Amino acid sequence: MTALARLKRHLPVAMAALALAVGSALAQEKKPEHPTTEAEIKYQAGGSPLAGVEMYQDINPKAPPMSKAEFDKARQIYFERCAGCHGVLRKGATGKPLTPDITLARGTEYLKVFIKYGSPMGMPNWGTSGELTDAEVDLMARYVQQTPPTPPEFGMKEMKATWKVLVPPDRRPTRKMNGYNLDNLFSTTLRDAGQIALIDGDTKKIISVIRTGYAVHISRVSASGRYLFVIGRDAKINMIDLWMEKPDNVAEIRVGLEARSVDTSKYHGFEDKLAIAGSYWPPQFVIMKGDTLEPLKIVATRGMTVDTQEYHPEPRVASIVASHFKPEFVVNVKETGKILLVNYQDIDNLNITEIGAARFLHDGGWDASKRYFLVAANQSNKIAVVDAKEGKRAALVDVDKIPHPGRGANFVHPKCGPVWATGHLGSEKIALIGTDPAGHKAYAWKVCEMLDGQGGGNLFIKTHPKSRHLYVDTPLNPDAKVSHSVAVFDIDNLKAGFKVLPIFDWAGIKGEAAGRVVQPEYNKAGDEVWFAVWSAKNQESALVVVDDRTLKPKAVIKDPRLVTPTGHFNIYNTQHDVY
Ligand code: DHE
Repeated sequence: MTALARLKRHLPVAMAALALAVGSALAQEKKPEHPTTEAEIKYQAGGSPLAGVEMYQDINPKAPPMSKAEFDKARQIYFERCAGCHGVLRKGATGKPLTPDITLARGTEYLKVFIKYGSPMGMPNWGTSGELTDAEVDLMARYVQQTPPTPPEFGMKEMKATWKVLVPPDRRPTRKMNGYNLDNLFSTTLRDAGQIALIDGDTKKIISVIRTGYAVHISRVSASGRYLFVIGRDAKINMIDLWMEKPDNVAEIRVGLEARSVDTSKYHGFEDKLAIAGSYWPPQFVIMKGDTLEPLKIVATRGMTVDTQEYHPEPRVASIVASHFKPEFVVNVKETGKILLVNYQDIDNLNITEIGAARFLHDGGWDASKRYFLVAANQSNKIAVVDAKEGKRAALVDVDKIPHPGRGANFVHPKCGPVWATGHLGSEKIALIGTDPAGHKAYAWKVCEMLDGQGGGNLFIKTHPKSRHLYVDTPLNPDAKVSHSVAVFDIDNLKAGFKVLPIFDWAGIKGEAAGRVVQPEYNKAGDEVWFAVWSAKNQESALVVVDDRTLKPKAVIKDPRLVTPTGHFNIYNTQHDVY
């Protein structure tokens, strides 16, 4: 073997060893409770719409020089790949902080190794995986030593400039003008098309495809069931009137530069009156008029973290739900780990109760009585429980690695009584938490049973009051057999373990397709369950409908318009928080 060949052969090993050393040096700074899993990176590292936004930048004379073109390219890469984990201002979230006080001390060569080879704590190997070229790795190593650029703020003036009432309330129908069974309509996210498909749950036919925001995220339904609210990652909200002959947009607004959550007031007397949306950037939420989306009140979420009580400049707003017990929105703030009960009765004298929970709050749902809201603090491996009646934290429950409930699943357990279930992104466990302190005190706010599912990479779990099944997806599991199927448990015989439903195979998709099976969602009757088979933009996707009684496929919905379907929301179940 020549010297060059020997060098080529041993170089990767040497560099990997160096990467390990770098990784462990960084790990010593502050060890996270668990290393970031591959599933988590896949999940968090989605592109941010901030990639295309002009930002203020000061020049750091201590950092290695970069031309404007280099800086802009690096900034784009950062917001497409890195911001989801390291934060917009690089203060750290799932990933480590990358502020110049840390990165300048490390230097370019050290950072290059780290970016190229990754670390055992979960940093992806951007270089050796082929995602970034050596030149791009060098660019990113220099970029993270610069002062983080700050995206602009987005206040009332900016919101008003984007706000459009396409059909004013007095020109909208006064009764339902179409023959659709609205209760059994589904709003399906067409993620990469920036659209939703409205699908008739009875006939399984697409009624219409409606343009919405970029990388559209979730749909929510007004208290009356008339209006559908859809939010994109670009913080654009579309309000769709389901009473129109052909349901369509009647109002729209951008509430920030990046967002994920929207909901509407549901308390008695306030039905359809107000809407609320939370944004990732700027870190804030806004209360709007429920029939026009006119922005009324913006509240910033910047502030102190729950544990170390340090200032955090970008606490993103994660899930928001509307209380049924009081005129309140429950707003979950990720980085500070705080739950805000926002009383909307008098928004000029806004009353906010701040409840300390744990970092990083993400997604959650109501228990069956709708008195308690349970939300995942995913980096703390806990579920926080809020008593919406008393306006207090009821508990912090330890669960397994990275709980990810979606909105969770409620059913009655033979021993523990009413329970709420969550799966986990970081493990195969499914935690059943007792939710009935009055009738089953001994099991309340404790994990009453931990089930074993197919594997980690779970995102959503679902059941229905009329069903005896519990469905658990695993779209982020690295094994295609697992990400292509779902596990289903018999609620009356949990000990029997789960059956596997090969949803992807049932879809009969031809050719290459990622085909991750995601988000179980019941129809109104609770006798069928819908799944998205989520492929890439240029591949075939499908929706598969399963008969809940026989656990056999009942329908496969395919259409060239079904581009990257992910979430789907049954109107009645979403309106009434049935899960
Ligand atoms: Fe989601 C809900 C944030 C990636 C599909 N997602 C939520 C909520 C938040 C959130 C805060 C709760 C909203 C609420 O209840 O008010 N999601 C994020 C991210 O920050 C993250 C990790 C990365 C990103 O870049 O956005 C992310 N989410 C995804 C996906 O990759 C998924 C699987 C596919 C997609 O469409 O992008 C996805 N998220 C969903 C769905 C819900 C959701 C289907 C609603 C679940 C429900 O049952 O209500």
